[in-house]
Amino acid sequence: MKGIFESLRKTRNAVFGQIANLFGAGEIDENTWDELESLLIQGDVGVETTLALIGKLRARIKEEGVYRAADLNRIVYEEILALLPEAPPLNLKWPLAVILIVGVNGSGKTTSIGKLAAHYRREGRKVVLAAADTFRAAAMDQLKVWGERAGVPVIDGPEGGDPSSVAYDAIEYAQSRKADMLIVDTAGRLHTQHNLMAEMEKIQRIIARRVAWAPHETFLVLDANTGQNGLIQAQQFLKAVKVSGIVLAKLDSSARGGMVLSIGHQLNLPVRYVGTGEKIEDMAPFDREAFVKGLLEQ
Ligand SMILES: Nc1nc2c(ncn2[C@@H]2O[C@H](COP(=O)(O)OP(=O)(O)OP(=O)(O)O)[C@@H](O)[C@H]2O)c(=O)[nH]1
Ligand SMILES: [Mg+2]
Repeated sequence: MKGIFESLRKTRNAVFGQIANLFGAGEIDENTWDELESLLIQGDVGVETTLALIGKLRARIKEEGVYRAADLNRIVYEEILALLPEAPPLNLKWPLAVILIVGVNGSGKTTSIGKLAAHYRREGRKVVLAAADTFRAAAMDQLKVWGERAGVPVIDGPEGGDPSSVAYDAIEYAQSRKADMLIVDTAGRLHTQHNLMAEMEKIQRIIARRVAWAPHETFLVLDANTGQNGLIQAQQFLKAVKVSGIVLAKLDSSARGGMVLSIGHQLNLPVRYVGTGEKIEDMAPFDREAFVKGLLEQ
């Protein structure tokens, strides 16, 4: 199983690893800031977050009287860390904790659900999966394969059927078997974006009607390769569902992990897990400090 540090290799090699080289000998000047700005933008941090970060750094070195570029390393580490919100404990201590998984097609939802099922099962929870992506029969079959790998039951419905009724059936099943966790897979693609968002709202409503305070967590799965587009996707989903955290899939195959900084800074959403490969054990809980070290260390 790869950890966060190893999964950040491409992101680090592409851009972030060069930041430390910027701060070699010499004093901080306008050139330092220009180069840092261009590295951050190349690194998928996004213009808004990059400018905010540089503003913070400039203010701090003034305040602290720092003038040697070498001293910037520590300050950059601290200010990047501060862009990432500290996550509250997961809200999963319920008789039946319900996790809703949303995200565009191909982002890594089904794979991440398989990994999450195995992860929570290892923690001793009794997990059920709902295949509420009824848009394609193959999607339900794929979740069943992951259910078998993780050793947990999967409830599905007819192709083209109502996803909310699959969620409903899965809740009944989970309650009758005294399961304590239900993870709901959803479609990432419908005929229109409007339909997709309407369906996400409906499924959220049906779940809330059957289980108090549910869904207790709603994870938006983002593909780390999408970079700044991931931020736009997140903004779309936030209009329809109460996203409580991010699962960042495919960090291992991406050079664009810097997107996490703008998600933290601009959306104030915590990343909960990162995908570190295609196998069931290839997922790591997100750790802010490990992430920022993994970005910057060489
Ligand atoms: N390297 C790597 N590949 C991943 C990871 N997570 C998912 N994938 C791959 O990404 C592809 C899409 O994953 P899915 O889980 O099918 O994505 P999805 O969001 O369920 O897709 P739809 O059901 O079509 O909406 C698959 O080929 C996965 O093997 C990861 O963490 N690392
Ligand atoms: Mg899927």
